[in-house]
Amino acid sequence: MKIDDITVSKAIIETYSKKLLDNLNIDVAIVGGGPAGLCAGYYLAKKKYKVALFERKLSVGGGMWGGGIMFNEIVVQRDAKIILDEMGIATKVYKPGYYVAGSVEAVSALIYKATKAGLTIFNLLSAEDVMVRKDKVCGLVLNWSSVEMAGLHIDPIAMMAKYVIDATGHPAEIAHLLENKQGVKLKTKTGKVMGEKSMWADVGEKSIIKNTLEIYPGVYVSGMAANAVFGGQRMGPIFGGMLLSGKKVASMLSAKLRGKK
Ligand code: 48F
Repeated sequence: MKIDDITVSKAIIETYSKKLLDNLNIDVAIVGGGPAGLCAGYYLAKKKYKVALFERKLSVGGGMWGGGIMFNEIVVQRDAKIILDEMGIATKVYKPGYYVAGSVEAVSALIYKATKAGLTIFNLLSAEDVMVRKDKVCGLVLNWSSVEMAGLHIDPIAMMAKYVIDATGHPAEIAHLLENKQGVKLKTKTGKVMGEKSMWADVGEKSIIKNTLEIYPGVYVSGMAANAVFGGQRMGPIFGGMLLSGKKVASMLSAKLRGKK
């Protein structure tokens, strides 16, 4: 077969454009492709909801690739090992209750399982704003990360979603946008982003599940963003809480979306 370069270009342009058009009005938009966002996407897609994930960087996986201090191993506790088992990720018992897994295998399996379940991933796209109508977030404002990085004066595009998940990790970017740009009160004790506390894995891993909540109509926080918004502890390279938080937000939104069908 003779390969036509223009056909290769057209295949990419037409297929991507169709994918983007197809995701302009969906059930759930996830901002951030770390372990929490990927896990949320997996469980929502598995339930057949229309869900897309927008990730600023070239690769999804967030902070999980590097394990702890670039030693590419992660630790999870017993509750979260069930999720790794479901993804087919190999684990070893280090000590009772502490399981280790290769971070590269863990991230790649999460991405594979989530996309196979039906999650659509858009990398290199940043959520730079939210869409708000009648005091409810109803979508995102997106731009190419390269535009953001180059500081180019180029306008973004909009997409609609019934719910948005802030899975942006430590910076909790969507929560900050709501607070700083919309000037709204978040559902925290102070009405604002409370900021994460110093490292204490035992406390942080418990509070992250509790803090996986709706913070403003239409917006839920998951993963490290949940502790950053509600003033929880950070926890370092134990990743069980991130996965469990992703699973919890998926289950909360499934219940909400079921009510809307
Ligand atoms: O940071 P990240 O991995 O968040 P997570 O899923 O997991 C946290 C752990 O990695 C680790 C930890 C373990 O104890 O604390 O830090 O909560 O992934 C967040 C992703 O969101 C992307 C960012 O590039 C990263 O890959 N992101 C952040 N802001 C935006 C964004 C944005 N505005 N638009 C698109 N992507």
